Amino acid sequence: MNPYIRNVEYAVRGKLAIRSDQIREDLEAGVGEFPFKTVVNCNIGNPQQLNQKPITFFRQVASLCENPELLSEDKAHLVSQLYPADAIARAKKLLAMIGPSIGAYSHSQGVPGIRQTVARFLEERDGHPADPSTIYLTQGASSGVQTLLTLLTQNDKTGILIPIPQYPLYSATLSLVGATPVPYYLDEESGWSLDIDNLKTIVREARDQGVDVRALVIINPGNPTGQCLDSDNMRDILTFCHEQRLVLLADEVYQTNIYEPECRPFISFKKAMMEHPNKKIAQQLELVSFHSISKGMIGECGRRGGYFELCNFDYKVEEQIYKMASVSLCPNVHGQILVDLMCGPPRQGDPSYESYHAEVREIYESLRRRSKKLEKAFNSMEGVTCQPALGSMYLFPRIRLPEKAIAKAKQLGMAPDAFYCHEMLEATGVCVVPGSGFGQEHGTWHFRSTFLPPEHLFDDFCSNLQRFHDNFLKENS
Ligand code: DCS
Repeated sequence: MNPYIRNVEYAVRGKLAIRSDQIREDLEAGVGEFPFKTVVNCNIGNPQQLNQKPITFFRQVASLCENPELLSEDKAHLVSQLYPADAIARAKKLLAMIGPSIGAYSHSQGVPGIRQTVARFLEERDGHPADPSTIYLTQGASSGVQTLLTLLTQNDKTGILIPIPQYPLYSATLSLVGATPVPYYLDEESGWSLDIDNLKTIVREARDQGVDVRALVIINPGNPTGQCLDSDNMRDILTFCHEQRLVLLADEVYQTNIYEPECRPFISFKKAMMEHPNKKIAQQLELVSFHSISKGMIGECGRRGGYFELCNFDYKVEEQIYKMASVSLCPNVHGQILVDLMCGPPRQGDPSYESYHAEVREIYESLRRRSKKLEKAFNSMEGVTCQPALGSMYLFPRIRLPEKAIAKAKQLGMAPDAFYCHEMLEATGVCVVPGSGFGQEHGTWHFRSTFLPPEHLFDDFCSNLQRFHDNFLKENS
């Protein structure tokens, strides 16, 4: 078998997540004794698994597309009582764009009309033109990232700069394609900031060692760190990529999960690039930006929808990317429909406009409150410090573990933070991911938790974790 597959690690659904599934099965079957009644999966940003409601308008349109019989003349009266007029109109429009059926393969790059919706969305978001022919619809952002990393890898000397901590899709895919990850560390003390001088040194050293560094991955807002870059920093990153001839891979899937929008709004790399004082950068820098229906207030991650936009790529390279997309035939059409809705939600004056915004606002406000509450809970724990989440769906607290806990972990052949998370799962039913799954500064320990458990259970969730932490310290000091 392919030895690279053996090297792939993906902690978000790693050993602890597997153990949590087993505990859930045991609880359902009434087997074994646990000091809790339910398992809470905070290991994965999976909002609807933790009961986040889907956006009504999106599901209305999706269901009409799924069952086009409802759009026939003889059902019109009935359906108009159940569905708002804009959902019906939108479903008709989508079906006209998609073709006779959503059960058919679409264009490999994604339905042209949906790519136009994405392009319009990008133009409105950034104030700069976007070309549908450079937009690729994908199965979540994941498959886009995999496509690009595969494209960029020539051999095992190919180096890709990835942040540490990072979302392990990147390290896993680099293992799979046999490229060399070139890690750069985010600085926790300064809110997980990115230091350009440090990047320069890392690239120089890697190149001195014969690594052909080709691209820089930036996750903004950050996963697992929740940082959100400011415009000065972004400008410097763009200058750096241009000087070093690096492709910039901008993972912007959390672009609407922004919790301090006044002081730290989301700025896309496309916008920052187009408005860079050095005009050559807007014309020359190869930028790919990724987005997804999985995150934000949408959370439709099981539908697998997303897109990437290519800027300044040579058309010959684009041809190769198109070829790769066509080998997979097409991204699934259900996901494409949601991409269309994400990028073209109801507009002012549409019947669903108010209710759509009310739903989005409610989810957003609640996420924001939960992020603050969990951050506060972590910071109140002995030996724990936690940077605020300016964006994303996660907190990544640093934990200082007593010697006894570190020794116990060693005996068990576990990393100390994995031991801590294991004990947490067994004591509380809460499943989180050890920092070692994302990478961390040597000698520091962290874990990542989502703040997605439902709000009415959130106080209990926080106090459960606090109680566990106190007990863990007592038992291991
Ligand atoms: N990029 C980042 C930064 C992510 O966090 C994720 C998913 C993806 C890309 C890919 O998502 P989709 O393929 O669904 O678009 N985040 C995972 C995580 O850390 N928890 O849940 C999934």
